[in-house]
Amino acid sequence: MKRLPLAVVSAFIAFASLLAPLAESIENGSFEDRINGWNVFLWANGGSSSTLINWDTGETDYPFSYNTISLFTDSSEGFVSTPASTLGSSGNMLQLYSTQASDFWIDFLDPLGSQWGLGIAYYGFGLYQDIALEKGERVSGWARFETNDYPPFDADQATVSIDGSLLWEQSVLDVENSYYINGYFIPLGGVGDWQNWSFVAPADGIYRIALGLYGDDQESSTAYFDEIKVSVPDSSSTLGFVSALLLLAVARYKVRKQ
Ligand SMILES: [Ca+2]
Ligand SMILES: [Ca+2]
Repeated sequence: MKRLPLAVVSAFIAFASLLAPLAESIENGSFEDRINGWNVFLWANGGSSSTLINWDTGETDYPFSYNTISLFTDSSEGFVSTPASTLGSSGNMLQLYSTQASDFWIDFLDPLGSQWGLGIAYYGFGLYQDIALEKGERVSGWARFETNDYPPFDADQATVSIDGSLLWEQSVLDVENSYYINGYFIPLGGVGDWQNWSFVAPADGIYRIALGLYGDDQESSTAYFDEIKVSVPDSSSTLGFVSALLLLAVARYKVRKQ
């Protein structure tokens, strides 16, 4: 019986190596808990018009977290919502919606009750989360884009990026179904399929993953995201499991010999 603890330790190692790929370093990556764990970002067009303006003061620098803008956090507004997923049986998904509004400005109230406008000539928004990854860990997910917009392409597109570098992108040009009939251009948007994207961390660190939708004030677009998860490399987890099994076999052999 003296050798039994070794067997127990080996079994624990095998169990732990099985659990390792399930280690969670991303929060609510499948959007079953609305957008908890995620932060709103807003892309401000550097052009002639301000994206945000305070109607009372003329101020254009929004002094609060963008999570306080109800357009992006109140699902009844329609910009960000988490409807039932169309990706297998994965509960809910994230939906980002850029609207073609009748007015160039969409109004909202800040936390102090002051009225602001969001200009939608060219605008972008989305959600980001900072996640800790070890070297070799993989973050992956699914994304889809659909639009009522059509060429010439100007703004409407969906993106997934890590630390500002694009991992995945779909635009009007990727999904539109415009055609010519008798020499006349018939503009028509399109619906993309779910696509898988992934990223392998080149080093230990904190990485910012961002899911975005960019649009303009003409024709609406929608982006969908789901099942974002972190996994450890197959090779190391398999190696860990195999070596743990070997340890277990040796321990059992020694127990039997006594
Ligand atoms: Ca989901
Ligand atoms: Ca558009």
